Amino acid sequence: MSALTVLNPATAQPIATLERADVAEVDAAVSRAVVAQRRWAALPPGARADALRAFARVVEEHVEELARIEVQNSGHPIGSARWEAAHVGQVLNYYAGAPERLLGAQIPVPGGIDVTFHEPYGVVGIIVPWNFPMTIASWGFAPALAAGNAVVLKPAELTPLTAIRLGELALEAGLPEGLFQVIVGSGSVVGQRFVSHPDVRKVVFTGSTEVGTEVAAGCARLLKPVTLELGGKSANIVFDDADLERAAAAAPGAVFDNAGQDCCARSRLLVQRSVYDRFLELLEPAVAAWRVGDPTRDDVDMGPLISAGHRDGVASFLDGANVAFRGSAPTGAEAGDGFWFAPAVVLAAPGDRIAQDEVFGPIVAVLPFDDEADAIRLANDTIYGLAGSIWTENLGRAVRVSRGVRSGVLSVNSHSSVRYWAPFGGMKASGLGRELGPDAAEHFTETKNVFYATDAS
Ligand code: TXE
Repeated sequence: MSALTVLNPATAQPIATLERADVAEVDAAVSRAVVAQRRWAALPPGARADALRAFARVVEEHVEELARIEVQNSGHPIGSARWEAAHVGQVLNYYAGAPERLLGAQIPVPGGIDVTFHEPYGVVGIIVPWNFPMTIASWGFAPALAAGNAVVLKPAELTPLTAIRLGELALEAGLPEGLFQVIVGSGSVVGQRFVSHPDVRKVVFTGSTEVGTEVAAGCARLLKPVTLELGGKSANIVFDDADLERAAAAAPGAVFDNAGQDCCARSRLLVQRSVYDRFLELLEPAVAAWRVGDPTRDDVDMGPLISAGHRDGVASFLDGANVAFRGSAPTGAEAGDGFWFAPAVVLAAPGDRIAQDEVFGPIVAVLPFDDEADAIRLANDTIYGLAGSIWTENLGRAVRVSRGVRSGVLSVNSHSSVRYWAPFGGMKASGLGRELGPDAAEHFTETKNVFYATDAS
């Protein structure tokens, strides 16, 4: 198998060389996971809860180290990377409460007692993309482990380093060998083997809609359940009754955070025509104030894109586009060979490529709308349905529009998408199933129904 060279996207310099696992190695890991899972599921619920709390504590003790690895490997600003590492600890703590709360039902039936049990699937395969390597991994492994499963996790080839460290920290925290294994390799080998291996009983995939569709098709052949978190083209809808200053100040963060490499990026900015010019006037200084630069610095909002190839793909969206204004990015010696890209604001029409396709970079398409019905129609005018924001001071309008937009995660007068207490996931081509929230551990179980006859005869 060929070696994998991991680069720092802010410098284009190599930071690690790793071997890609082959199918035999995946199979060996799954065999170990099968054994570990049986023992894990047989533990008292409180023991599993304690083990996950211990894992959370060890992650908390390593927040700074994990954050620094992520800055190097993914180019996330250090402030964001610290948040992400702390979030992994929080997600583990939250689902550490689940083993002792996986309640079944006792159903009234004649002639006996009917009880349901939430049985773990066994081994769960988790396939992670490069945009949020730690957090997305934790949304899968924390509830999956809590529900009594073992986990095999494949990070993206571009960003494997924090996942590898989390695998080591799990062992340091005392999680049994084989229960949580991180396997580095390519999607077509390791990821596909998760799909085709008969002992991997559920797959969680986050990535492109194209690959996710193939993963789902492969899982269907083995009747294997799958959770999909896929692309997005989310709308940020600004009504004329909104607090325009606040909405404009928040708009850059809603789409340029993580350099736009965010499935929830509000990459379409829909502005009511009556305030369109005023809003753009307010947006321009907000974009100019968005600080792009060395991600090791505390005062930076955005780092580089993940790779040279990805930057070429993002840049192609500006070919022939009507660019209203751009932010800045490092140049010259400061830029080095890093994969920088200055944020861009593009004036667009609904059918334009920039208004339909996921860019996954710091480009926002601005489109005017006339009234509430028009806003909802435009917001729904893509194949995706992941996130979105609605800016209005009118409560009735906030309720009507949030019910009308076909997206899984919406926020009103805010751009919040991920709060681990609440379910997260997309409609339409943005995905299948939900992660996070109070029910996530249950999603890693199958319901077993048992009838106990009590009649003597
Ligand atoms: O995703 P892929 P990529 C979108 C975004 C981005 C584009 C491509 O638009 O520009 O997808 O990104 C593994 N069987 N999103 O190429 O290929 C792969 O190794 C099983 C949006 O990184 O979908 C990686 O671990 N697994 C998205 C993961 O799947 C396979 C986040 C994702 O890779 C596989 C990421 C296969 N045949 C990208 N092929 C979001 N919206 O959050 C690849 N993989």
